[in-house]
Amino acid sequence: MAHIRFYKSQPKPHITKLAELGMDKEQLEADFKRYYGHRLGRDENCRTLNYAYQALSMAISDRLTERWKRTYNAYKNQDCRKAYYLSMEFLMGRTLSNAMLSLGIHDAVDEAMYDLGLELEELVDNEPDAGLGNGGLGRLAACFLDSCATLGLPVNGYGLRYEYGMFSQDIVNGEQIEKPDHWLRNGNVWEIERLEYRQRIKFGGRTETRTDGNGVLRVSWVDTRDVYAVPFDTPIPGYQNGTVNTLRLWKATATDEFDLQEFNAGDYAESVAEKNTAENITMVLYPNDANENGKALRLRQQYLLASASLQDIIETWVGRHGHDFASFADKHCFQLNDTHPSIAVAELMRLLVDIYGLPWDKAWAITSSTMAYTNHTLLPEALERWSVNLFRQLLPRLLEIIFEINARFLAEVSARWPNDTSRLRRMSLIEEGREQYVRMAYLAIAGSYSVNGVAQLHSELLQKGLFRDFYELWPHKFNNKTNGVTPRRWLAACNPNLAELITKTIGDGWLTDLSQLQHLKRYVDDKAFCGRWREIKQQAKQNLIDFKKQELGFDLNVNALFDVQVKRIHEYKRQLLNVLHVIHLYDRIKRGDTANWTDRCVLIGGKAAPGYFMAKRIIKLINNVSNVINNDPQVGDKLKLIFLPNYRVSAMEKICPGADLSEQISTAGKEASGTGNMKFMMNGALTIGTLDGANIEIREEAGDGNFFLFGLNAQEVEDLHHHYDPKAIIQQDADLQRVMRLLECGHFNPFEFGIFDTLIASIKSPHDPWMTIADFRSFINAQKRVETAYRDQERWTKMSILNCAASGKFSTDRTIREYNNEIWKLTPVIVDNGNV
Ligand code: KVW
Repeated sequence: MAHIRFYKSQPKPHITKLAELGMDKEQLEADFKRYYGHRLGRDENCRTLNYAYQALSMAISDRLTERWKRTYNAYKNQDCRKAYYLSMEFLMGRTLSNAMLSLGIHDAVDEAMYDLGLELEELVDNEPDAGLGNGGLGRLAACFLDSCATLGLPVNGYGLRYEYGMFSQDIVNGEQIEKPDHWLRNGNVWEIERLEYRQRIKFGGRTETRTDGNGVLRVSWVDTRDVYAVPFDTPIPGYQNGTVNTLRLWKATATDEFDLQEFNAGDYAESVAEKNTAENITMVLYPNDANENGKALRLRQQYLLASASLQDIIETWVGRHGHDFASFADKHCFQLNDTHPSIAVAELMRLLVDIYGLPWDKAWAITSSTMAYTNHTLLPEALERWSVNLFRQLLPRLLEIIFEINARFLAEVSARWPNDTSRLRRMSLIEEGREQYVRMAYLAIAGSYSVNGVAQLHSELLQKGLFRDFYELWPHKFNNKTNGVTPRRWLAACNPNLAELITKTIGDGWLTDLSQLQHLKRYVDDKAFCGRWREIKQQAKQNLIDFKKQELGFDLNVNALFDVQVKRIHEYKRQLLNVLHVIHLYDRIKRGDTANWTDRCVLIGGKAAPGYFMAKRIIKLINNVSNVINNDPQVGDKLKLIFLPNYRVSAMEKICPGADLSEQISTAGKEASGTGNMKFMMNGALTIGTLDGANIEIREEAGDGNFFLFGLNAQEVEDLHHHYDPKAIIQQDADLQRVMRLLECGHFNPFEFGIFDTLIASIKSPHDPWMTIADFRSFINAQKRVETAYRDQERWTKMSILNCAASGKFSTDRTIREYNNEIWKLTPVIVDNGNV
C-alpha cells in the first residue's frame, strides 16, 4: 500500500493535529447539524430517524476518536506489556448510549436533541444490535473489554466481523423462524476500516521440507489458496477516564490472484465464485451455543482469526525490534476465549519457527508463556474436536506442528508416568479410533501457562473431572476466575432511575467500585428509601409492559410477580422445568385451589440453535401452553405465560430492570457460570436457583435467606444417574401426575397430535441427563416460598435491596482485576482525559 507523501519533508505531517472537540450542548448540536445536513445531506423533510441517529453517532464517534489516538500513543510511548483477548464472539449490542455514558455527555446530548425536537431515546432505539455472538460467552467478551478500558489496562480484542450476526427470531404458529441479521445494512458509524493493516492467510496446499545453509530443517507451506483478512477497528471507551481501547475485527476478502486467474483462464464466472469462497469465511456467525459442530467453514474462521491476529501483532513487533524475539513474551499475553481460537497455539509456533527461523524450543518457550486458556463448559458435546483429515486438507502445516507438539508432550507424560499407556491414550492431543481427531482443549492446555474456569464450582469440577489428568501433571496452571458483568451497561445505562437513587443515597463511587453497593444495606429499614425503591421497580415493570403491549395485544398486571427466564434454549437450562411449574399453577387454578394466590406473570425468552430439534420443540411447547393459559377467562390475571421473541442484548436491557424473580434452574453441574443471573441480581431481582455455576456464589453473597434454593447438588445429580427412576417419582407425586396427564392427553396440542411426545419421553426417561423430574417437587416448594415472600411487599423490597447491595462481586471490574493480578500482570496506563 502506497504511503502519503508530503511536499515538504517534515518529520511528522501536521494534518493530523486537531483541535479538541467541545463536549457541551452547543458544540454537540453544531456537529450534529453539520453531519446531518452536509455529510448525510438530509433536511427537515427527512422522515426516517436513521439519519439523525447516524449524525449523532458521528458527532460522538469523533470525540471517542480523539481519546482513542491519545490512548494508542500512550501505549506506544510506554512500550507496555499488553494482553489480547482472542474470541470468535463479541456480543457488543448497541454502542451509542454506552459511548455517551463513557464520555459523560448523556445529559448534554439529551438537551441538544430536545432543542432540535428529537427524542434521544428513540435515536438510541434505532441502533441495531451488533449481535456477533450467541450468548454468555460472547457477551462476557464485551463486558471484559468495557472493564479493561475502565481499569486503564492495555488490552485489545481480536475477533471476526461477521456480515450476518446472530439470526433474528420470529415466532410463527408458536415455532421459531430464523431470519438473517444483516446488521451492517445501514452502515456502521462506529468502525474504521484499516486496509493498510490487512494480512494474508494461507489455506490448503502442501508442505515442503529442505535443509538450509546451516544444516537445519526448514519447512515451507506452499501451493496455498490465500485470502486476505482486513481489519475493522471499533473504539472501546473506559468509563470517564480518557482511555479508549481497540476491538479489531477481521473481514475475509479475496486476494488479487483471484482476478489474475480469471484473466488468464478466461473463466469469469468460476473465478468470481472463487472470490465468494474467500468472502464467505466471515459471512455468518455459527448460531450454536455449546453444541459441537465439525464444519470446515468454522475451522477456516477459527484459523483466520488466529493467524490474522498473531501476524498483526508480530508485524508490529518486528517493525520495532526486528527479528529479536527475546523479550516478546514479556510484552504479550493472549487470552483464548474457549477453544475456538486455540489453533493460535500452533499458529504462533508456525510463525516463529517457519517464518522467523526460531529454534523449536525457543518458540515453544514463547508460546507456552504467552497463551492462557479459559474453559466455559463441562458439557462433552460442546468440546471441540477436529477431524485430522479435515485439518490435513485445510491446514497441513498446522497439523504437522500439532503432531510435533503432541510427540514432545507425550514424552513428558511418559517421563512422569512410565509405562502408563492408558494415561497416554487419555491425554494425547490426538484422539485415536476409526477416525482421528484433534482435541482442541488439550492443545490449549498444553500450550498455555494458565487454564481457568468461570465460576468456583466449575473450576473445581474441571480439576476433578474433565481435566483431571492435566491437573495432576500441571496443578500450577489451573485457576478460577468467576465471571461478572459490567455495571455501566447493566445498571447505570439500563436502569437510570435505580442508578440515580443509588447515587443519591451512597454517592457515585459504585460505578467503578461496585463493592460500594454494600452501603445500601444501611437503608433497608429506611421507609422513604424502600418506598422509592419499590416505586422504581414498579415503573420498570410498567415500562416492560408498555414495550411489549403492541405485539401482545393486551396489558399485563403490573402487580403480578414478574418471573423471568431469558437465556439460550437448551435442555440443561431446563426451560421445561419452568413450564411444568406453570402448568401446575394452571392446574391449581382450574381445580379452584387458589387460596392465598399470588398473581404471576412468567416471561420466557431465548433462541434455539437452528439444528437443535429438542430446543425448538421446547419453544413450541411454551407458546402452546401460553395460548391455552392466556386465553382462559377462568385464569385471568392470576397467571400469564409470555414467550418473548428475539431475545438479545438490547432486549435484556429493558427486561432486567423489570424482573422480580430470576430463574436460574439448570441441572447442577451443567451451567459453567451463567451471567444473566448477575444482571438480574444487580437490578434487584431475587433468584430462584440450583447450586450451579455462579448461583452458588450469588447465594453466598446475598445470604441464603435472600435466595430461593432448590434441587439436587452436583454430587447428588452424579450419584443419582445410576438409579434414576422418573416414572416412580411421578407416581408418588399427585401434582406432578396431573401435570403429566395434561401434557400427555394433548391439552396443549389438541390439533397437533403427538408433537410433544419426544419432549415428554425425554423427561420420563431414566437416562434423562438433565433430571427435570427429580427436581420438580423441590422447585414447586421453592416457588411457594417465593409467593409467600412476594405477598409481603415490604419484606420483598428489603430482599430486593439486599440482593442489589450484595452484587458487588459480580462486576467484571473485579473479574478483570483478578485476570490481571494473576494471569496478565499488566500495569494500568493513565491516559490524559482531555477536557472531560
Ligand atoms: C460455542 C459456547 C458459543 C459457541 C458457554 S459454554 C460454551 C459456549 C460454545 C458459545 N458458551 C457459556 O459461557 C458463559 C460465559 O462464561 C457461561 O456463563 C455459561 O455458563 C456457558 O454455558
